[in-house]
Formats: sequence, C-alpha cells, structure tokens
Amino acid sequence: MARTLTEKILSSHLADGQMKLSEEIGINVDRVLLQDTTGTMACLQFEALNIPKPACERAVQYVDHNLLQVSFENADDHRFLQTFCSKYGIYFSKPGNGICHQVNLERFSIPGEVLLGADSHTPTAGGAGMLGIGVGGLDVAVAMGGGAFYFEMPKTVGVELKGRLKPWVSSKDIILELLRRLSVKGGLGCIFEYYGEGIKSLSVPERATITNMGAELGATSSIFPSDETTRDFFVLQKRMQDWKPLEADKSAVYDENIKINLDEIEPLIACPSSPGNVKKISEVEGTEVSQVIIGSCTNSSYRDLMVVSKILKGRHAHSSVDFHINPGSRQVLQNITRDGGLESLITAGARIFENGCDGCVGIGSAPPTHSNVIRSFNRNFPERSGTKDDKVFLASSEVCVAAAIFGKITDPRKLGEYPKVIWPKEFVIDDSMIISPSSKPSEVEIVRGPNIKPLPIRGSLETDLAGEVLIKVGDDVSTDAIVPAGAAVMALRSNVPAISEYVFRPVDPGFVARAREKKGGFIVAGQNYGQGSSREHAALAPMYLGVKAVLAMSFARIHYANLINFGIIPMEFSESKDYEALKLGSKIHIGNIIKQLNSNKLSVDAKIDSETISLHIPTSKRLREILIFGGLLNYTRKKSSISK
Ligand code: MIC
Ligand code: SF4
Repeated sequence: MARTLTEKILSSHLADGQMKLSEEIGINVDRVLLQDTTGTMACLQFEALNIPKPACERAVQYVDHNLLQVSFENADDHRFLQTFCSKYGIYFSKPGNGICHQVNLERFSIPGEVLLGADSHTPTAGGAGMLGIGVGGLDVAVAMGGGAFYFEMPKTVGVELKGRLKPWVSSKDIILELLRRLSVKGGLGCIFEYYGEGIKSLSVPERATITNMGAELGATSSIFPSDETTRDFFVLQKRMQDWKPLEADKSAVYDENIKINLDEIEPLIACPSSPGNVKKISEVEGTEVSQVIIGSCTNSSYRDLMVVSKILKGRHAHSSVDFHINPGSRQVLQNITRDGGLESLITAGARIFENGCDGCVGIGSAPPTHSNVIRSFNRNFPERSGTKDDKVFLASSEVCVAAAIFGKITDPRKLGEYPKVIWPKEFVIDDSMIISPSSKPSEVEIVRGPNIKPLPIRGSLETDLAGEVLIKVGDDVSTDAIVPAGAAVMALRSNVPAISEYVFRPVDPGFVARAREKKGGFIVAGQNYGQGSSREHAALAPMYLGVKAVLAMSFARIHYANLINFGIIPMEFSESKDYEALKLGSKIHIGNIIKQLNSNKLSVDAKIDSETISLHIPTSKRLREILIFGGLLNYTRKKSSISK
C-alpha cells in the first residue's frame, strides 16, 4: 500500500501500539536534542534514572538560550552541563556555537531518522527530512535511557505546494499563510507533510523556516521529503554519508489535504500578540517601528543573512531604528564573513549579537515602552520580549530589513530588484565548538554550583483531590504566561523553588501567594491551554506549589504531556457551561480519584461547590498509571526496565 513519508518513518520506528488515528503509539528515538534552559532539568532527571550513558544513537546538549552572564547562575549551569555531558556520553555544543535547531540542521540532521528534542521547535529538522518532535525534558531523559516515546497517532496533513514564490516573498510567508488559514490551534494532533513541484525551489533552510514555525500551528511535527535539494545541503555540510533520498509514495493518501499556490502568496505579517494574528503587509504598512531584529531558529540561516546583507548594500538602517542581527550559528557567521556579508551588515548600522536565541525569548533586546517592533522570529506572545505591553510583529527577513531601512513597516517589493543569493561551492565547516564526551567518564567530576538545586520529586497520587480554583484564565494561554520568558526568570531553570515564585506573574501576580495560602488547588483554563514552548517548568513549578489538576476546554500537546509527566491531571470540560460557571475560589472535590483512574470510564466526576460535573481524563492506561505513580519519573523508576 502507498505510504506517506510520515507513515514510512513512524512504521520503521514503531515500538508499541498500532498506527491508528488517535491511538497511543510508542516509537524508538534515534537522536535527542537538549538545550540549556530545559536541559539542566533533563540531565538531573537522566541522572535520577541511574543510567551511565544514552542508549540512543546520539545525544547533543546545546547552550544557546541563557547566554547572558550578568551573575553566576548561567555560568554555573553551563559548567554543570559541560561536565555532566562529558561524564554521561553526551555531545556538548558550547555557548556561541549557535541555536540548537540551526546547528542540528547543519551538523546532526539525518533524513528518515527520529529526533526527540526538549524544545518545541525541534520539528525544524523536518527541513532535512528528519522527523523532529518537541517534548518536555523528562520525555527526552527517558528516551535517552532507551525508553520509547509515546504519543497519539497524529493525522497526516498533506500540503501540496504548487508554482514558485515571487521575488520578495519567502518561505516565512508560506507558514504565515498557513497560520492565517488555520490559526494557532489548527495543527493540533497533526503532522504536516509538504510535497509537490513547489518544494523544488525551496532550499533546506527555507524549508526549515516552515517546519520550525509549524510549532505555532500546534502541530506535532512538519516534514519535507529528502530530495536533490536536500542532497545539495548535505554536500555543503560535507556530510554526504548522512544523506539518503526519501519521499512519500506517489499515490499516498493523507488524512487531510491543503493546496498552496506559491505564485499567489504575498508578503504577510503576524501582528501583536499572537503568531496566528496574520495580515497582509498592505494592511499595516506605514506603522512606525523602533526596533528590528533578524534572527532566531526561524530565520537566521546563511541565506537569510546574505539576502539581508545584499539588500543593505549601499543602504543604511533608519536613524530611529535599533537594528539587531542574531546569527543562527557560528557556521552561518563564519560563512557570511568569508563571503563578504558581514561587512555590509556592519556598514548599514546593524548591531551584531551573539549566535544564539538572544532577544527571541527576552534574553536581552527588550524593546522600548509603547512602541512597535518587528522581528523575523516565530513567537510574539504578550511580554515574551521582556517589555510590558509590548507590540511585536513577526515577518520574513525581507520584510524586517525593509522596516529597518524605512523606519516603518514597508512592502519589501518597494526595494527594487530582488537580490539573488548564490550558494557557495563550499562551506567553512568547523566543529571545534562541539565537544565529544570523555573517554574516561569515571574520572570526570560534575561541577554543581549553587544555582543547581536538587530535582523536586512528588509522591504518588492522593486518593481524593480537594481544593479551590486558584486562577481562571481564557483561551490560548501560552507557557510564556505560566512561567515567563526573559533573562531573569530563565536563569532559574535549574532552581525550581526559585522559579516557582514567578508562576503566572504576567497574568496574576497574586497567584503564588494564593497557592501557598490555600496549600495548592486547581487551575481553570479555556481552549489550547499551554500553547507555545516545551518548558516543563510550566508544569513542574505549579506542581511544586501544590497544583493538583488543570481543568481546561482543551490543551496544547506538549503541555498536556508535561502535566501528566509531573503528576498534575489534565481534565477537559465536557461542556463549556461548566467552564463558564467556575470562578476564582470555587471549591472542587474529586473523590476516589485513583479508583476513577483505574476504571474504564472516560471521565471523572467532580463536585464543584454543590454540583457534580463530568471531566474527561487521559484515556490511555499507561498515562493513567503514570498519574497514579505521581509522574513519569516515578513510573519509569518503578515500572520500567530502563532504570537501574
Ligand atoms: C521558546 O522558544 O519558547 C523556547 C525558550 O525555546 C522554549 C524552551 C524553553 O522554554 O526553554 C521552547 O520553544 O520549547
Ligand atoms: Fe531559541 Fe527562539 Fe528558537 Fe526558542 S524560538 S529555540 S528561544 S530562537
């Protein structure tokens, strides 16, 4: 039978279950990706499993987020991670080597393999035909230990690209077009598979822009075939041994189909403060901007920076614009420097930042108060930039550079002839900042500074859950609202007691005191609760504060799994009137929860004040058992054969 690319990869990795829509399956993982802000916890969790080295083919830990060292915390974490990796058989990409997804694409992607990453943009690898899935750190720790990764068999959406992009329109506009059509919830439970004659004209980094931002659709993953264009990329990377052709069978059938005619797309822009708030450039043209940033794992490749550099030749950034460039990797910076790209960026007045995430997640570059800013990034959730009431627009590198030149949002087609970027014959390849693990692990001592606090582990589930509603939030609440982004808070990722002080700070500064006073309780939320990042701290810190369950209309995939991993029960309302009726302080009592989880019932009965309502709970027996054990770590240690 004809198979999609997704079916081919999943079936060759299937470890458990049957590939039937919405059923839980377990897959074997080839490679894992960790980054510093999620990796410190994942390393502590891996350590708690008592396994000497990764059971998967390769594990790489990157330091790309917490690069600012205004105090000891981040430096401590870097040293902890480097020594940990050396001892535990993990490759270590040093600070300055680049953003995990960009470096992974360049140096570690392999068509047809499965990558599990502790970062929501792990699907970036799909640009090179690798199936990348973003998850919480604990799922990565378990996969490193050799455990399968479990998830619901997603729908496969075939996206046929026809025609060719017009000049000044780029692959960012393709994914913005999908976000315009489908919204930030439109990809939940789906893998997007791209095909058609239109893909031929898109290079691997352009494809990776699309698969990267598929995360903003809520998708499980996104993937392109591995073809001659992919081959060219592997030749440049001097990794021909890792390339192989791979595509869907010609008559493969998708669960859903989407067609995009590339000739019809025009430059688009996501307006404040959601990646789904997409408009045509013409609708916001003329809006003044105080800051422009080109970078992030979405648009910081060699191609992006060379296009920008060529556009800037003989031009200068507007006097009222603060113009930042964040190269995606050291490889990008080395090659644009060799090819003359860096010079015109500097001459045009750009501030060149470190190869890394930088301002994308509020690590520096916070914009001024009451001003509009535009960035080539993937996310613009409220206050993610570090400034209260921020107004962040998201667009392609081409649209961003036009704004930098004119000081206002401008259709880039007004810049004249579109510069052609010709890929060089050869790339400078230098892996000297990727450190191999020690060949004598027993001699390596792990250095733990005072910022590394022990991992909090909860006990098994209580028999009755009782307490009050501690907070009620609306739809599409992102993890940036639950545990904020930004340099100050992110430096506390290896210190759960300290980071817990910030839970819900942007939404309700009284939350933490209330949770303490009431000795825990419940969170009530609307649709798509926990969209955005994979940060498990958005579950771990509420767990630390005694949150027992989250009652929501619906959940984002990664956050749903993270809640279960830390023993917080995600429960879905059967009726929206129940969500509407609940308010701050409503009393909830769920009796005999363990018995209810052990039954075959699809929902639990909960007493709210004096009424009884029914709430849907995870259906899989495995997930229910994890909840009863008090989370995935307890479950893995007690039940599984991987933990020693
Ligand atoms: C993000 O873009 O939000 C992050 C920061 O990369 C997160 C990971 C984190 O919170 O550490 C993600 O995308 O998963
Ligand atoms: Fe880093 Fe931003 Fe990409 Fe997250 S989205 S990995 S913060 S560049």
